[in-house]
Amino acid sequence: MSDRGSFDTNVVTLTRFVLEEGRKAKGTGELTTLLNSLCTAIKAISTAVRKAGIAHLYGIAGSTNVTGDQVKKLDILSNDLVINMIKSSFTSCVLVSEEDENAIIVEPDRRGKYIVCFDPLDGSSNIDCLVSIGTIFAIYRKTTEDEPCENDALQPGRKLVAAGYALYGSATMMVLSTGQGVNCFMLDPAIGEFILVDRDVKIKKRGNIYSLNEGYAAHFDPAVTEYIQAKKFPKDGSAPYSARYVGSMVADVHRTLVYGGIFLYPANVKSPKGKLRLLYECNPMAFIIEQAGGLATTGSISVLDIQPVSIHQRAPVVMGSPDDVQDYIAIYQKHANGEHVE
Ligand code: AMP
Ligand code: P6P
Repeated sequence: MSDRGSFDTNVVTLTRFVLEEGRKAKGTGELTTLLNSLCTAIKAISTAVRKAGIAHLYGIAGSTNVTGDQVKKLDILSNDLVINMIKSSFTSCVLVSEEDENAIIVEPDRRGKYIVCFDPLDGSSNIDCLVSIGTIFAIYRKTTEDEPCENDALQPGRKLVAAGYALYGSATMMVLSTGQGVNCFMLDPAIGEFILVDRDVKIKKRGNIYSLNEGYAAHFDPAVTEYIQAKKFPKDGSAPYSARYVGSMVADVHRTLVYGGIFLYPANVKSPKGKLRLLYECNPMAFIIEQAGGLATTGSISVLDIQPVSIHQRAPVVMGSPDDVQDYIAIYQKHANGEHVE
């Protein structure tokens, strides 16, 4: 064994990976800086999420921490971390956060050409039961020369420059695409770096897991009901699909990416546009899934082709393995065309 023992002295970190990709792109370096700033915010969020869990468990947190400081709610803390790291990177001019009603316009002396839409802590209602949660981000380029404003963020997902998410699960993983495939990085707490663990990830053509909240079955559109019925009682003699639903989009979509299958948050009579937000949930996750060879649809069009009209608008979304999503689209179109439904 080398005198270095088992230590990998040439490990590919996220920082190194993004720098290498940046050099290939021969750009100004702004996107590289932005991605590395987001990475720092995510590392800090990961630490806070894990500490909050322990604090909650042992009652350390309460309303103040051990030094008497006011303990911020995790999602507020996460939001502040992402905003501050992006602003201090001098790469962006407009920020859209799930936590802020209005778009954040970066002050003139700290602006760059990017627009970042993000959910700083998606699924945060699950933190108290220690279920996985995540951070989701979507990066666009400003397309006009005029004063930055909220409308700069109203771009279809097809225009995404980069998108990704962090999953705070049994480990912390960051999944990133800049349009040349999907790469996965695991946080090594020992060195505080994200390490490349899965390069150019591709989703299975077909899976055997479906994922949606069946508590809304009474409100499902007929197409959703027919599709789920076909998964439970296949008519072709194949085995039924398994049902898995965490209730945290990052966890459910990441499982779909890794194991294959289909994730659905469709519209229903109670939520005619679905629940998930287009700019910072549906689009970035759809971008990742499509970059991995999957599909993401509303049933009638690709999620990435939706032209947003407001920054917090919702969209119905069905995404995952291409064959599974195509099966759903076929049923959806049949109902949409009013064809006979057996
Ligand atoms: P920049 O001027 O450095 O922000 O980069 C201009 C364009 O080059 C970006 O919008 C990307 O399309 C591409 N690019 C720059 N840096 C990277 C990177 N680290 N990884 C992938 N693409 C990049
Ligand atoms: P439901 C979490 O609150 C979230 O925004 C997503 O992460 C998740 O996919 C969805 O809502 C769960 O919603 O209606 O099934 O509880």
